[in-house]
Amino acid sequence: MRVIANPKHAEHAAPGEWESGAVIPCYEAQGRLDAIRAALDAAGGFTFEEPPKLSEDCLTGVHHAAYVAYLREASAEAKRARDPAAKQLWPTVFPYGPNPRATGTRALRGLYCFDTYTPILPGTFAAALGGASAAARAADLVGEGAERAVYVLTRPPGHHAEPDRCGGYCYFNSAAVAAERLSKRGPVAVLDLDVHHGNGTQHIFYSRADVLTVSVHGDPAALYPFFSGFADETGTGAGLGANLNVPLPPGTGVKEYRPALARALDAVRAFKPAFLVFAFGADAHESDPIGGFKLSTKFYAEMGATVRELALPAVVVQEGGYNLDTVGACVAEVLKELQG
Ligand code: OKP
Ligand code: ZN
Repeated sequence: MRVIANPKHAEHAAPGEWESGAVIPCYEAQGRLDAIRAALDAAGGFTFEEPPKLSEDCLTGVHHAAYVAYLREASAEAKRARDPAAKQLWPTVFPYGPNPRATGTRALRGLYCFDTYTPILPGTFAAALGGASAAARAADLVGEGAERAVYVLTRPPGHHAEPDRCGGYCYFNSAAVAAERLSKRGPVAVLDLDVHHGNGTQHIFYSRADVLTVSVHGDPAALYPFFSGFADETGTGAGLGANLNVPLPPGTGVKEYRPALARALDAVRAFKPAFLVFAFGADAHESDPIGGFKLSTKFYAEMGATVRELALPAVVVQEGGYNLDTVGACVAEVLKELQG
């Protein structure tokens, strides 16, 4: 399988994350990508390449131009700064009241971000654009029919990124970039099996009838991103009926996940898409430090085989998965089976 790797991922590495008043090591670490790559190398049958060019053009239709410009400029500002504190831009205050006015830099940090997990660092823009560009390249290869399945090896992840906000370690929504690209050639289904709800992807396509978004994830009453991912979110306007959320309780294991996955895949089949975008996270694995689900490594092979039964040309985009000792095996199992 061809793997399009984000050449710039290592330029983004958060020094820590803020949790209940304390700074802890960031789960979304550079080593995640190295661990996945090592596992695919060991498995064999994967070839690695970079996207031919990094271009902001692929963000059109996915992210607002003002947000893209903000992220570009804020990253550049962090790069120029000499003071170590000014090399990390963290939001502290978020919009409030009936008429929020964001003019100064501190307001903009909160305007373009929705949580405290997602700082802007000197290399953030480059790393995020690298992932989006890799996704666009993969979509072109699959869309042209040159490949049946292509894997996008990237971090930071993307599925929480909203049209005009970063959040949840995500800056540009790579899976949405792939889906938007493919949607020019036919209807697209996005299947998100990261343990967290893909709020950004849902939002980006919420009113569109030509892109189905389906997500199986931890119940947002108990798990990040908390504000969306509920079962009654089904789309709006022309997109009504083109969004499916399957929330599952904390502690979900294979027995409960299997029928939820079957339901998600039935919805994909019923939509009759021409292409699949598979937003894949390994963070529903039993060893994941933040997911709270109990899927086994063996089940990841079953997941890949089940998705393969859809028989759709597919772009697989890496989202979460935070146990460095197991994330690689989960990815390798899924991709080996998906490939057949
Ligand atoms: C990104 B993706 C850990 C809290 C982590 C942010 C989760 C972002 C997940 N104490 N909160 O969906 O894997
Ligand atoms: Zn996740």
